[in-house]
Amino acid sequence: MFLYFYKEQKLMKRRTIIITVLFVLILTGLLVCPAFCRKTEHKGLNFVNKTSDGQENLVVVTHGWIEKGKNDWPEDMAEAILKRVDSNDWLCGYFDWSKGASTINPLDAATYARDISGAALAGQVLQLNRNLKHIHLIGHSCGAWTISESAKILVRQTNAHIHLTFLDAYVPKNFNADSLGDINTPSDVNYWADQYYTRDYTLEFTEHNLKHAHNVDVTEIDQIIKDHNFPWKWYYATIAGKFPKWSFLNDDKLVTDANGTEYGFARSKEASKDNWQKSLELKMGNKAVTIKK
Ligand SMILES: [Ca+2]
Repeated sequence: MFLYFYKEQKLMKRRTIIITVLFVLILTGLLVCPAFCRKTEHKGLNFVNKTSDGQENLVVVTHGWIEKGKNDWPEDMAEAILKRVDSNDWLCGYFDWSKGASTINPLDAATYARDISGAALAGQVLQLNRNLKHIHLIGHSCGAWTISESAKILVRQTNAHIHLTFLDAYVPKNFNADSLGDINTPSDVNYWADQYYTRDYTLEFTEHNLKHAHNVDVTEIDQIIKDHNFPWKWYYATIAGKFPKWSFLNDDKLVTDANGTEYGFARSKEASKDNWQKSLELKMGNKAVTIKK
């Protein structure tokens, strides 16, 4: 009898070890493969419409950690915006910095976004060598640092008004959240930013009320499990009128209103000049406005 239990216990231990090893291998594969097996084409700034001389307005969408631009949501969002604007006036694009975003630790991706990809995006915008009147940059998660650092350069090198849209901005522990959107504009240049965030599984790292943005909390209109990706899916829906088809949010009612103000794409110059003027009156550094069902 004793021998039977001894053998049974030994077998259980062996099974536990095998299951643990398999679990670790699967987890490692899930984390490492997206980081190192990603295709490397379509880096940098790409446009979804043809460039022409008359375009004085620019909108660029960028991604966060372990994401890319081409064949991913930033390209889809740029195309959705193109359908809402006059392509003679607007240049619509997405920025791919997946080389720096493909890291095991999200802190490394945020550092790359802040120190390298922001300047890279600004450099490519400046290479367009055109007299831009308005620049709207949209960034999710780590991409918040890309658009913020890019805007700090662009405001010194152009006369364009700057609009930043932060989607669940990721602020690592040793980063200064107040640095996001801390842009010194000349008196004749407008800067305004909006941020949409959820209180989700990424915890306090992605739910800051930013000093240099008008903050909007969209947690309550997400599904039961709150998602770090919901803010970009919702923002996409405010452009296209419906959630992305692969998002499991198809049947959800789109809510954009809080206290009589419509949020999301409606706050951009792309929606209309009047909308943008109204946005400039909305206070930044606020305690988040909550959008409710
Ligand atoms: Ca969040």
